[in-house]
Amino acid sequence: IPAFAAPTVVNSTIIVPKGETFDGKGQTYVANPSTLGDGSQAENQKPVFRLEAGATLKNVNIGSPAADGVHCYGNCTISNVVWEDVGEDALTLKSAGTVNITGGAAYKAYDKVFQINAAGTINIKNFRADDIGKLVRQNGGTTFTVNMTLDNSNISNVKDSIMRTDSSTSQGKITNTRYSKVPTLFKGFASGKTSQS
Ligand code: DGU
Ligand code: CA
Ligand code: CA
Ligand code: CA
Repeated sequence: IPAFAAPTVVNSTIIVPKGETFDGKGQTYVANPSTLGDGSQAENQKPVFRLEAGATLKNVNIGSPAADGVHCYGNCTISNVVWEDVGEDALTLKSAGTVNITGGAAYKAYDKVFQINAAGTINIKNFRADDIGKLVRQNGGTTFTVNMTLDNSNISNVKDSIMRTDSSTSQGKITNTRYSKVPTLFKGFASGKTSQS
């Protein structure tokens, strides 16, 4: 048994069906740049994983290139997933739901890590992020409500902010988290909609 398995090259998006779990058992997956995307800041790249409502992704390493990462269509659970070098972004909520992210890490995100394009909740716990633009970004100009929480995490070398929205009804809450070189925790929230302890 080899100590390290070669990365699995993903030629077309891996779909995790409704309610099912994909356990990568620590395997590394990379995008085929000519079919999914090169992981640059170009929009409209395809995800490496697409999670249907209620799906779970766990014990997965996403290497480089990561294209458009993971797309969640409704509720999804992300457990111990590491993005070694985030592509255009790491994960997108594409339709309303709750994203629960526990464990894992994201590194080298030129701009956004978690992109929220639909109403819902994102809970991030026991996470590590380093060398990123923003950790959570509600899609620019949208006014739906997103509840964002970050707990017991370690965030460093951030260019912009941890959580950013343009919606006056969205909320951000950060607890028990360590930072290094983070210029701003929250951007764009209405007063009273953020808390940190
Ligand atoms: O407004 O919707 O960056 O999902 C422009 C687009 C843009 C999205 C987003 C994403 O905000 O493409 O990657
Ligand atoms: Ca984008
Ligand atoms: Ca990157
Ligand atoms: Ca994207």
